[in-house]
Amino acid sequence: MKRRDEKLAVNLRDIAPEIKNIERRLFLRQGLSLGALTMLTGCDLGSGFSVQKVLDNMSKWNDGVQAAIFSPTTLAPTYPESAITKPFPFNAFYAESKAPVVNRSTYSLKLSGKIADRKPWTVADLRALPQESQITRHICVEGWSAIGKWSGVPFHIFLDRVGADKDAKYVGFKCADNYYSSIDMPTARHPQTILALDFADDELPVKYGYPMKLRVPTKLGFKNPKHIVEIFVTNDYPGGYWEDEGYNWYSGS
Ligand SMILES: Nc1nc2c(c(=O)[nH]1)N[C@H]1C(S)=C(S)[C@@H](COP(=O)(O)O)O[C@H]1N2
Ligand SMILES: [Mo]
Repeated sequence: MKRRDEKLAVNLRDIAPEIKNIERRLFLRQGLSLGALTMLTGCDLGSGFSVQKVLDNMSKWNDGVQAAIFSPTTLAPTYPESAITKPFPFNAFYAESKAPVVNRSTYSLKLSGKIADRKPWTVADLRALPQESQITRHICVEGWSAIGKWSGVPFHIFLDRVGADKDAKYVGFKCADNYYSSIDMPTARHPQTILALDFADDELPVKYGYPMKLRVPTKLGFKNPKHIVEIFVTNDYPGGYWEDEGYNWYSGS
């Protein structure tokens, strides 16, 4: 510990702007010393020190801790119909009028990666699978939350049906508006994770993600991709639209 502190003192002045940068990007606010931080992330304040490396390693470490805490069977709270938020907010990286209008007669869901049966799926095919409804709270990092009702195919049923590799690490999603995101396999198989086709007992409207969104009540809102056009299973970290901007990938809610 002493040696690390000495090293810290020597290098602090050189990297002062970078430390400010880290402070601003939240770590020291959470009560971690820079020494603890470098130890936890396996980074060193030596010549190869880079803020980005610390951030990357910190985020990975954070993902690991969160994954360890996450129990695949812990359920998100559910609510009565009377608790539903009306009107339910819209959010995307663009205005509501710009939400992509997916053509219902030509749409099909593509599958790729570590999936045995990669034939594309129509919405009608998906409606023929078992359906489930849930009333849960959606939490957005932008500072709002709202309770809504979504119905669709429990995602674990879909994954089993297409022969998705259960041992793969990630399930990734590509969307009609070029949004993208990914989740870990235990979350994909969580009993409350559903491929939602309906919102409030009606077909998903365009603004809420027609023809389908992944509803993941154990994750923050940005990990609930709307307008999904492709689902893939992979061991290569797929990132996501906001995840790649520095939002924590695991982002449990
Ligand atoms: N395709 C797509 N999915 C998306 C987004 C987006 O911009 N495009 N935004 C995410 C974010 S940040 C939030 S909070 C929710 C908002 O969903 P809602 O419009 O149903 O409230 O969608 C998530 N999924
Ligand atoms: Mo969000």
